Parts: sequence; C-alpha cells; structure tokens
Amino acid sequence: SGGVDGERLRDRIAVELARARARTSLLTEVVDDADLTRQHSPLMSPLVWDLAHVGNQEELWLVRDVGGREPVRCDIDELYDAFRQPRRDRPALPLLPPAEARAYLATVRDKVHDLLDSVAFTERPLVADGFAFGMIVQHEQQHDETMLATHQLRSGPAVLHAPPPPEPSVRIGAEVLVPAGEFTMGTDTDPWALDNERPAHRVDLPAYAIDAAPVTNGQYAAFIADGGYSEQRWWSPPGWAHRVREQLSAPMHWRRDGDDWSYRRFGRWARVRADEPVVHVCWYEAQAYAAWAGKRLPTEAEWEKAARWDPTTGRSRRYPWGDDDPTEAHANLDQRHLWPAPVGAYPAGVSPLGVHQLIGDVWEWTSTAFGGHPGFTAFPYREYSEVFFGDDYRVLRGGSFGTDRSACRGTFRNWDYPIRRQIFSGFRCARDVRPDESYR
Ligand code: AVJ
Ligand code: FE
Repeated sequence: SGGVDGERLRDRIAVELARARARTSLLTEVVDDADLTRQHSPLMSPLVWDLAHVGNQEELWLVRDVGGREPVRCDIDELYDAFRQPRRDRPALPLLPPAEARAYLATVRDKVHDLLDSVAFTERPLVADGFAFGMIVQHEQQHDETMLATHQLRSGPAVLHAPPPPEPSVRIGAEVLVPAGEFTMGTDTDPWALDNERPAHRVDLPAYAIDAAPVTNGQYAAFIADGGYSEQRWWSPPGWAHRVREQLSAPMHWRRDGDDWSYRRFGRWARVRADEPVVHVCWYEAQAYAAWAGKRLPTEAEWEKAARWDPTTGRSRRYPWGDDDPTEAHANLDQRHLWPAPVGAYPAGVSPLGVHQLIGDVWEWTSTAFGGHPGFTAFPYREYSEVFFGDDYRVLRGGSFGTDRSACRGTFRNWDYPIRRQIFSGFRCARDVRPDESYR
C-alpha cells in the first residue's frame, strides 16, 4: 500500500539493508583475496562463500520471489545452497572469486532497490509489513555474525578494531526470584519475528531463581581452579565423553598466563577480566559449571519470562527494558565492541524483575532442545528452522556483542549443537526455589 506508512516502511527497509551491507563490506574488505578464499576452520565457510550466499538468498527471496523478476544468475544457486554444500567442503567448490562476488551482490541490490520503489505492502504474508525484506536483512546480519566468528578463528595480526565496551556503573546482586505463574511466550505481533518465534502462547512456570547477570570469567575460572574439568561428577555422560575426547580444559581461545588466564580476541591476546561474561563455552561446559555451582541452566521459557514479563501489567514486552528498539545505552549489540561488557555496564537494559544483560554481550545457552512453539507453522520455508527441530540442537537466547539489533529481540531464538563454542556463547544459571524461599 502507498501512503505515509508505506513510505516510512520503505525508508526503514532501505536503512536496514544499507546497515547490513556496510557491515558485510567491512568484514570482507579488511582481509585480502587469499584470506577471503581460505578456510580458517573446518567449522566455517570461506568468507567469500558467506558473501555470495548472502547475495544469492537476496536474489532468491526478493528479486525472484517477491519481485517476480528474471534471475540475475541461476547457475550458482546450488553452490550457495547451505543444505547441498556442507561447510567443510565449501573451499573446494568453484566459488565466485571475490571481485565477482562483490559485483553479484551489487547487481542484486540494485534490483532490490528498484523493487522496493514499486512494491505494494499488501496482505500477502511474504510482503505484509515488509516481512521478506526484514527476513533478508536479518539473514545478512546473521551471516555477518558468522563471519565475525570466522574472524575470531583466523590466525594472523588483528584487522578488526573497536573501542572497548562501557565500564560497570551499578553493582548487581547474585540472583532474582521469579514468582510462579503464567506469562506470554513468543509473539504474533512483532512484524519481522521469524516463524520459530510464533505464535504467542501462555506458559505456566513454577517459581524459580535466575542469575541477575551472565556467569563471569572470574566465576568460571573458580570452577576451573576447583578441578571442574577433571571431575566427572559435574558433567553429563555425553558431556564428559566430549570433554575427554576433545581434551577440553578451559573456554576456547584461553591460555594460561602465570596464575591468570589470557585469551585471544580477534588477533590480540588480552588478560582475562574477572567481571566480563565468559564466552566461547559449549553447552556441556555450561551445564558442568551449573552443576558445580549447585544450579542448572534455565529452560528457554524461564529465560524469556525473566526477559519479557512485566509483573505490573502482566504483559510480555519486546525487550527487557520495554517495547522500544535497542539503543547504545540498552545493550552491547551491533559489533560496536569486540567482546562482552563487564557485568553492570548496562543498567538501562535491566528487566522489570531486575535481571541484567539478557540482550547482547553473549548468547546464553538454555537447557531446552530446539522445537516449535505450540501451533508452529513453517514460514516461508521449512529450512529456516523446522528441519532443525529435535534433540540435536539446544536453544540460545539474547544475542551477543556480534548480533545486530535487527536480528535480536526478547523472542529471538538461536540454536546450535551442544559441542559448539566457536560462536559467542556464554550462559547464566537458574535453580528451583523452595516454597519457604519465595516471598521473603
Ligand atoms: C539461526 C544462526 C542458527 O547460521 O545456521 C543463516 C541462521 N539460516 N542462514 C545459521 C541462518 C540460514 C542460522 N542460525
Ligand atoms: Fe544462510
């Protein structure tokens, strides 16, 4: 539809497309062609694969599907189909060289701007509220975060630079008690929410306690110092088998530095800071820490109630701080900084219950296997999330310092294998509450 709202939506889409593309360009221009084409880890694609895949998805969904236009290139669809090409095999493919990939992205984007000028935001689900454009913005930003993780795995001198995150400005308690009762999980109304965030539904939870902040390096180092990695009793059977097989003894990228620890962040070694959230741990490590601490990981529903439920109104909000989009004061998002902020650095981002840093900093592992909310329907394609439902994947929530604000909400759901830790993953703990503990 035309009118003021249609124009405002067009402008917003153009801004979001441009922000995503600026980030993609940065991540792929700070390294040379050899570096773009190389595989830095068998877990990751060469950066030049992500680059052209971003353009190919934009062509498939916007140019061809929404726009009904002629293909830009139909000879490369198979090369950039993530399901046909496993990551470890991607470097051997006849990929577009960097200059060709960039030209392809530019051609596709020109056609998308042309389409955006004329598209009618009708009731058709793919275009209502600009959904397909929002999906493609989020897709590019998700691959940008993946490319950022590839940069973290890359060896060689630093090429990415950013100011450090803010210092703490408030002191934070250990945990928050959440009263028993129902809340609304998921959404029907967030226009760019993806299929797995829908529909909104009521969930009833017993009372529980949840950590007021993510588990820090200092807390995690105490687990290590207490022999956490050598005591089988803290680990689940598959977690212990994985720990032994991979000889895990600390988070990924950590090394001993006298009595302390250092870790490598984007090509620089830094002393591990005790008050920063721990990052680069797998689900099994998170679970073992929680057992050692006498706690457990939160369920996904517990995480979302702590993040969204407002006890005053009974409503669930879009973000811990309310319904407004994130600003720099709310959360460490958008790759503005290259590591998590110390606990207490985002008082404006606190939830009504008093839980801090739920959004940004580190993706938080939950105990929940990835599945559909009750009433789930795949949209617009089963391969976005439905094909991953089942016991193989665990849900992560909240986004990291490397997540863009367009791809992060109180309802946003990420997932990965429980052994993965090249992502920007951390966690917080929860525990059951005894009846006499509830309302002191
Ligand atoms: C939601 C981050 C698990 O990267 O595999 C990118 C996002 N889906 N292209 C992923 C995605 C298709 C997805 N995660
Ligand atoms: Fe993708």
